Amino acid sequence: MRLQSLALAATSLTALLPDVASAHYIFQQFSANGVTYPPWKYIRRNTNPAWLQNGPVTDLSSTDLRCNVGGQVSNGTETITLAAGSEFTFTLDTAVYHAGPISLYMSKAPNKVEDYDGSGPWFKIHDWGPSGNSWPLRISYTYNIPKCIPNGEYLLRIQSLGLHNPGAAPQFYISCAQVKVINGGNANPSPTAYIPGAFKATDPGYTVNIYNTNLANYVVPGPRPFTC
Ligand SMILES: [Cu+2]
Repeated sequence: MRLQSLALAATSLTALLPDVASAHYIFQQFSANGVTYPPWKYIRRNTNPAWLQNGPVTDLSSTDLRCNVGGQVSNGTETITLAAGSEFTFTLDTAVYHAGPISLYMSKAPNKVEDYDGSGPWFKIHDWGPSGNSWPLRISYTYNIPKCIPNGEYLLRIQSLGLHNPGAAPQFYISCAQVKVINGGNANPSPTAYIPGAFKATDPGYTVNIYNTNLANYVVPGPRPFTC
């Protein structure tokens, strides 16, 4: 983007904005129960201006790491009911193209998820890490709600960690869906971590230079995934 910005520096601001808007990507569409819903239905929309909607979060100490900028409040987002074990998909506006892992997390709301800010414990349910030297860069990511987690309302969080620019801060691309889980089990998911806090500037999977490292030993940041 740096070169494009330089090239556009002499043009007007309005000409620059659409270019910036297309420079990143965001998880904006949810599918479940065999239905693909319109963008932002069941997903908290960040409060960035339109031209920054698909921008990253980079501050490791920010509460914006939970559900993106402004994502601590529901802001009218609806909650989808899903049976434990059922499949869901997050789809982006543009396929992920910054190299790095993709992860899924959940955090149980004390009551209604629409009133939950994500300040409680989070558990990870899946990592898509590297295979060989390639990263799982896709337009959509599909997984299942763990069968054994308790009934209740949850934030379901997806994260792409952009490690494409060694020397600069890695970039977190985040969205959270609001999910009510039914037909669940009795598990007490662990390990858990708080956000911020789950990702540290010293994590090897965060500091790594992906271009000169054997990725066979790469460890995705955050707690290890919980399995039933
Ligand atoms: Cu980008």
